[in-house]
Amino acid sequence: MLDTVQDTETITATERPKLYKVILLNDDFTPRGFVVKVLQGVFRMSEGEAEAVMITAHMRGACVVAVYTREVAEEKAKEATELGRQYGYPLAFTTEKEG
Ligand code: TYC
Repeated sequence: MLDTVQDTETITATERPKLYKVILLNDDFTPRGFVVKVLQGVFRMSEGEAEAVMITAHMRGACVVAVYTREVAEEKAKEATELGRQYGYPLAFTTEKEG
C-alpha cells in the first residue's frame, strides 16, 4: 500500500515541448529575390520552397515558414529580420505559439 502511494506520487509527466511558428510578413519594399535568399539561408529551404513561401506572404500578407521550439523559433526570426535590417529592408519575421 505504501509502495503504491509512493509510486503514484513520484510519477512524472514528460511534457512535449511547446511549438512556435515563425511567420513571414509581407511589406512593399523588400525585393522578392532577397526574401527568397533569406529563407534559403536561415531556414534551409530549397529555392522552390522559398519562392512558394515568399509568394504566399506577398499575396496573403503573411505565411508560416516553419515550426520550432520557442528558443529556436525566436532566434531564427531575429536572425532573418536582422539580415533584412542590415541591407536596409523592413523585412519582418514574427513568432506565434502553435495551437
Ligand atoms: N512585397 C514585396 C515586393 O513586392 C516582396 C515581399 C514578399 C516582401 C514577401 C516581403 O514577406 C515578403 N517587392
